[in-house]
Amino acid sequence: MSSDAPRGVFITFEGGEGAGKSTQIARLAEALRLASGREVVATREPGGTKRAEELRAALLRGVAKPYGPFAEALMFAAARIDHIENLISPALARGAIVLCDRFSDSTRAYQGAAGGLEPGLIASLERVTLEGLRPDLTLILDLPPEAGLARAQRRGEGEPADRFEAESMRFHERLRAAFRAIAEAEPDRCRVIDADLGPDSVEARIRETVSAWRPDLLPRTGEGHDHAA
Ligand code: Z5A
Repeated sequence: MSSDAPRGVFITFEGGEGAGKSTQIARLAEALRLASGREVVATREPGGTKRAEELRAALLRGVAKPYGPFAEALMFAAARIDHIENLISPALARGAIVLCDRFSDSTRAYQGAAGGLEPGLIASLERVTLEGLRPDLTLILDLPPEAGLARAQRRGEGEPADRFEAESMRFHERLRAAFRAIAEAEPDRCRVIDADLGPDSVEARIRETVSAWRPDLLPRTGEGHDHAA
């Protein structure tokens, strides 16, 4: 990208299972489109491009699990390289706001802190995969793992748990601690959002956070309220 090219805005959402990322990305995308008039691209990891979605299906079936966390991290990285090259970077170069459901912090938390992969290896992998790309803002949706897993189970009633949903409660607790540690280590980039609330209250907190960070993208509005069930 040349220095006078428009630079978009890169916002990632992170957190454990069933934290509400997809729900909140759809809401924030709509709010940003209305408020800023800019192009907003909502995408996810693993996935976002045809090739990366193919890798996603294999990863969620657990194809890489028997090879261990490093092989799994490599497969997430392969999907991420394609996603960055073919979707994220071109969108940012056009000046779009890109909202991404999970990104490199998920590799740090799932394959690193919870999966046991050495931080040095994760850092090296990040260096070659991201080539300097870094989210401008990361919203970490935080809630107790029992609550998130219960939501994910309610949604997928009758379906078997995927590769990661099937992990132990200890694994999910390590994940939560890992995401909180990332937020603590990088307070300029990360904000922790209490996600153990109704969807409208979580949305209000996210709007408030984004407005405080970049009022030019999203002007402040009044508090949101959850609708009665
Ligand atoms: N992974 C990895 O290991 N390494 C990596 O580098 C990357 C990923 C990038 C992707 O699966 C898996 O890959 C993921 C980590 C791993 N682990 N798993 N599983 P995924 O995309 O299928 O899973 P996910 O990212 O955890 O998404 P999710 O389960 O779909 O959750 P979500 O997007 O955060 O939540 P949601 O779909 O918006 O909501 C879940 C349900 O709860 C749904 O029925 C909603 O209607 C409901 N919901 C949403 N918000 C609320 C609130 N506030 N209250 C009550 N109910 C709610």
